Amino acid sequence: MRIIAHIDMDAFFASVEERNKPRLNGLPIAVGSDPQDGKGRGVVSTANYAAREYGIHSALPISTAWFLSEEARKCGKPGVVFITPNMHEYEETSAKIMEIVRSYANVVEEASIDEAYFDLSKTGSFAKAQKIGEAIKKEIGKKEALTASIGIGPNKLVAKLASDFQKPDGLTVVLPKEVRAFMLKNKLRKIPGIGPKTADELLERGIGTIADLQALDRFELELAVGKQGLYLYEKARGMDEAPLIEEWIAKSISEQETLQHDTLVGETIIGLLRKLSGQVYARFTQSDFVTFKTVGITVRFEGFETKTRVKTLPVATNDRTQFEFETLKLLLPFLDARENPKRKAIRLIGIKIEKLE
Ligand code: TTP
Ligand code: MG
Repeated sequence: MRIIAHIDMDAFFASVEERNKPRLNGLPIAVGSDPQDGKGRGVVSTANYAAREYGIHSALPISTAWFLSEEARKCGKPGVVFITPNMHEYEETSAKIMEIVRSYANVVEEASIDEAYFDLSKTGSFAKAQKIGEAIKKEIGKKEALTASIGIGPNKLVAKLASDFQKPDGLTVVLPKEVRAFMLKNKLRKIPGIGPKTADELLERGIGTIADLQALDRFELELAVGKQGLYLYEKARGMDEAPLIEEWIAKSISEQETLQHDTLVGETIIGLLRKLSGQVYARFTQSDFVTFKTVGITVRFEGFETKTRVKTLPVATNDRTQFEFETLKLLLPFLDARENPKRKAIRLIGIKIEKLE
């Protein structure tokens, strides 16, 4: 019997700030780019739960967050404390949390800076796995003064949904016999791979909930949505065989930045590209990785249309010049008609390296 757990820290960046600066206790906090009195152009990385009550959340434009904070202040509520990210601090805290998790489980997949899957099959029972979940939460509280939410289920899919089910500070155990009913309590969009576009397409076929999906057999689903049918059939029923990936090969190092003004001036854009590739390369040299094989860029235009381009090299490398050259080659077509026929101004540039070894 498989017993898989998923841990996800609560309002991670904001909670670390709140812990480190006790004077912020109880106040709404948004971690993200500089709001510049409402003129800032970046986005919110995350907000603590007090700020979420104002409608502030990850990926919201920072200017909107500023506006919501001003509105709240007019109603006599406390204004939001805006903080620029201290990535180094979050990475260090993350490493300490992963260490705690590793002391309880020997197979651990670090899925992002604040989440991990870990295998508790060896405990032999969901009751024992639950005890371990409680112990991990307690140790994180004691050593790091942070709260986490943990989900436990028969596979990664159910564990992840379960960790999100009673946030913050939750512990949700879903037994195999409860899986089907548990799935019905989750929104369709929580199934990985169902983005806004797929959700719209499904809705056109009368499928708006997980219950709608569960009502169809695999043939009906294949008929309705094509080759994605079997995948949806299984996920809607909480079926998932995906293994834990201990060596997180898909791991990447990335940086992105919003330009001060939307622009198509080559010098400005290439200047930012150079700065970002310098930052990515510095983080790479400080990491335990020795090579990368894939280089990627993100270009966001005015109006938020976003394009990504990646290039996988014939051989893995650690060469800085080659890295900068490849990112430049990916970027240049966006400055002229090749990738930018309407000559739209650029708002944001991002760079990443992947397939790290
Ligand atoms: P999440 O776990 O998605 O969010 P969270 O921990 O802030 O809140 P929750 O309690 O709902 O889990 O992401 C972890 C961290 O990753 C988050 O604290 C900040 C960062 N992040 C971004 O920088 N941008 C984003 O769009 C998201 C979603 C997260
Ligand atoms: Mg989290």
